[in-house]
Formats: sequence, C-alpha cells, structure tokens
Amino acid sequence: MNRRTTQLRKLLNSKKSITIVGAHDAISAKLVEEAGFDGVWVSSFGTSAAQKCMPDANVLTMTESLQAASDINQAVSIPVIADCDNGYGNAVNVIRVVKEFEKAGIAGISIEDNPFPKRCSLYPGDGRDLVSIEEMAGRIRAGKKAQTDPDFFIIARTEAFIAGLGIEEALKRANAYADAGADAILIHSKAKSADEVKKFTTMWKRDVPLVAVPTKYGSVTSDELESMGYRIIIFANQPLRASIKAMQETLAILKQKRFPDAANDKIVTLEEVFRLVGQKQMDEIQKEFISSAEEVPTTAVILAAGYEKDLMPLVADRPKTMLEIKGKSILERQISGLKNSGVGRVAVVRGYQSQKINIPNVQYFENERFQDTYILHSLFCAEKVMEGPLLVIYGDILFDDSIITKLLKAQGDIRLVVDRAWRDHYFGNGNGGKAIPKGSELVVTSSMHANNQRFMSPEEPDQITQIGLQRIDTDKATGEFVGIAYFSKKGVQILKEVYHQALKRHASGPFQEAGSIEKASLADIIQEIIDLGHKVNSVDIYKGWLEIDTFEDYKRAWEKVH
Ligand code: SPV
Ligand code: MG
Repeated sequence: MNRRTTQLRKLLNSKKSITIVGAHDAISAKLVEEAGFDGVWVSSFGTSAAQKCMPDANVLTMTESLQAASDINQAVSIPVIADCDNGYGNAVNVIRVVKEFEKAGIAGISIEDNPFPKRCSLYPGDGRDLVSIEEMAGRIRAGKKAQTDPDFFIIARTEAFIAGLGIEEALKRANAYADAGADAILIHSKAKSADEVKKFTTMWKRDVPLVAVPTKYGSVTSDELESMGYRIIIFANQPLRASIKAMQETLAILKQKRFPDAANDKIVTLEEVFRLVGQKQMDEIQKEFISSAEEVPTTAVILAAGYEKDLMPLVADRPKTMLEIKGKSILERQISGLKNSGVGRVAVVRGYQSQKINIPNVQYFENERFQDTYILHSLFCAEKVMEGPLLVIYGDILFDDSIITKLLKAQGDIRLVVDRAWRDHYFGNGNGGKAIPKGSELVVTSSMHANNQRFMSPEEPDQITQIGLQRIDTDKATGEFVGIAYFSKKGVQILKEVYHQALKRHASGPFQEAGSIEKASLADIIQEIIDLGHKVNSVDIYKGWLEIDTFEDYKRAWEKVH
C-alpha cells in the first residue's frame, strides 16, 4: 500500500522543494489537488474559520481538528500535513495527537512553540510568550517517540520571529527542535519582506529541511524560497480567502438582482459540483454492487381495461381483474404481491366497468376507448407515470411473488418474463394437441433450441428475437410471454420513443401483427423495439403463473390458489 507518509518522503527526496496549499475543508483540498500542488496543508486558521466561523486560537478541539484533517485526507490522494497548532497542550497531548493523526492516514503534522491556548501568528499585536525551549523540545521528542510509522513527518515550528525574539533565538530554538528529532523546521515570520526568513537560511547549517509560510511576505515566489534553501513552501490560506470573496460577490448579486441565474457567471455549474464529489463514480458503484438500486422506486402499471366476451357471464358485473378467487380479487392479489416485492407505486388502467375498480392507494388511469383499442393503447394511458423503472403487468394473471423478485434482479433495460414450460402446458402430459389460446404471445430466443435446451450458459441473459403468435412457428417457439415486463429508465425511454415514432409512421394500416397501432398488443411494440436493434432479455420461469382467459382457467385458479 502506498502510504501518504511514504509518499511525502519520496516527494521530498525527488524534488528540491514542494509547495503545498492550505485547505479549509474537503472540497477545497480536492481543488488543491486538481490544481497540481504537491500536498495539502490543513490550516488551523482555515478550518477554524470555515468549519466553525471561529478565531484561530485553539477554540476548536483536537478532535474537531482531527475530523477536519481526516475529511480532507479522504478527499485527496496527495500527502496531507495537518497544522496541529501547539499540540493542544504539552507532551502528553502531543503523544495522543501523533497516534490519532497517524491512524487517520495523515502524512505529517506541524507543532509550534506557542503555549496553550495559542493565538494566530498573524493577528495584530506585537510580542507573545512562547513555551520554553525545553518544553517544546519535549513535545517533539514525545511525538517522535509515539509514531509507529517511521515515515510519519513531524514539523517543529518556531514562532521566535513572530514573538519578536530575533534571529539568535530562532536559531537556538530551531537547533534544539532538530536535536529533538524534528523532521523539518518551520520558520514562521510575519515580516513584510522575505529578508528575515532569507537571513535565517544563511545561518542554518544543518540538513534538517526548512519550511516557509509566505503569507505576509507574499510577493516572494516558491522558486525564490527554494533557492534560499526552503524545502517546503506553504500557501496557507488563499483558497479560504478566495472562497469568502467569491461568496460575498455572489451574495451581493443575488441580493440585488433577486434571481439565481443573475449569479451564473460567478458560480460553477451544478455539473461541476457533481463531478467534484464523484457522482459518476457513485453511480458506477450502484450499478456494480446494488443490483436493485435502479428498482427502488419501481412503478407497476397494471393493464385492466379490457372486456372479453368469452368470460361472460362471469364478467357481467365487473371487469376481469376484479374476479374473486377465494375472497380476494385478481387485482388485490397482484397489488399485494407487487408491494411485497418492493414495488413503490401501482397504477391501474381501467376501462370496462371502470367504477368497479376502486382499491385504495392506487393511481388510476382511464382508457375510455377500451372497446376500440388494445393493450398498447391502454399502457400509454398511464404514460405520465412511466419514467422507469417500470413494470407492466396484464390485469388477468396470477403469479408467484418470486417471479417479480427474479425479474427485478435480472439484467437488461427491457426484460420479459417467459414461461419455458409452455410446451408441456399445451402439449405435454396428456394435453396433446390442445389449442394455444388466441391471445398467447410466444417467443423465440437466441440461445434456446426449440426443445428448450440452452446452448449458452444460464448466467448469460437470453435475448428475445421474436414475439407474437401469427409470425411464430409453434415448433420454433421456445417460451410464452406471461404478461409481465420490466423497463429500466433507459428501457422506458426506448419504449416511449419507439411508440411515438410508430404512432406517426403507422398512423394508418397495420402495425406488426396488429391491424392498426391502436389495436396493438405489448408484443407488437416489443417486436418493433427488437426490429430497431434494441436488446430485449428473457427472464425464464417454469410455470408459477396463471392466466384467466376462460371459465376453465378461472376454475383452475380456484384449485391452485390459496
Ligand atoms: C495556519 O494556516 O493555520 C497557520 C499559518 O498556522 S498562520 O495562519 O500564518 O499562522
Ligand atoms: Mg495554524
């Protein structure tokens, strides 16, 4: 594993100097990384301001600072150096700091010789008391002893110049901290020019690297500091100040103009935020690991508009979907099965005896022309709720809940439930020669022989190449579409596009096997979708469903259902 500590060491060994930039939160750290800097400085000035809107004076606890540093560390892959102020106390505190920050994967920390609580080095006011050299050296020794990763990097920072103690004191302190084991010495200065920090380098005779923070003497370049001998250069707070300015300007525009778009040229697009936070990667994770992620808000549209005279007098006073089997209608059974399988919303398209369908918590659509139209037209009466993921279910079938679970878990943007046992059902077990009911929709799939033997692995989704009845030679058919279909978001888009194109192209004349588009079945549009080159997958079942087309079917349902 490439530890950030080791990364930092390697970087320092490979370059004359590195420039790291202050971040105040995770997203600013990400921007520092994207801008191409060598590392991130977790500025106590920045995190105090941005996270808590508080002064930089040890007001934030060690735990809060650790949390900020850890968030920042996780947002980037470059090394992070955390500004740990004075170590939040004495050597005892520093030991805990080292353990915690090391555990969080931070590459290194900086500890300064301010007392606790500290006061930001840049705040107005001359002079300050520092802790004794021995006290600070003790913090560094304790920290170095506490680290378990040999590459963990501890910067000792002296505030000798900030306190107005002069170069002799600065050198004395720097030497003592180097002796204590510091990996680098930060010479802080708030002089208006770089002369002070430059002078220091001329008197520094050791090979312990030096660190500079050119905030107040900000006209000096990294290259100039490097040539003076500085190895780590920290631009400590410019991103924080940039964001404050940008927010102030944007807010002023919003206040004045009173509409959000007025600020558009001052702000990044939403897509830029999506990109920075890794929305695409999240979607990929969902696709890879959460098989049902897309299905969470699935809508089911149940098609129950039709009138079938073959079922008279059973359907004299109610639509077929309201036929009761052992005290519960087909529709009630369907809805409870769908809810059990996690389907979020159920819509029913009504037509014949519409007023008889009134189950609560269901959204209703009317196919007022149910007598002149067929299933496809009914489906598009519910177009408003067809956004995907979508289940389309015929209102006259009974099915095991497990079929829906299997369908939702399967692959592909368009999936049809196909009964592979259809041949047995119509021709086997002494049923030989029984006619295939006229509404049956048979399918041919790419990987099945007519004898129902697969020649592809069962894990591969099997594709439907043909669906219908007239066009399919019963000898070639490999299954029967049971009247349950699934469309992903993309699948719904395809369905809608193909349907609306077909409405225009086939305004008159036949459409697939149907006499007209208005009389088209779901199978007709599916065939059109296949003909246009889209994939439609078969989700195989072996029985587990019943269609109520005749009085015989209804009787059988009574026998089978409990
Ligand atoms: C910080 O960025 O928090 C620093 C540098 O410690 S300074 O603000 O200059 O003290
Ligand atoms: Mg600080």
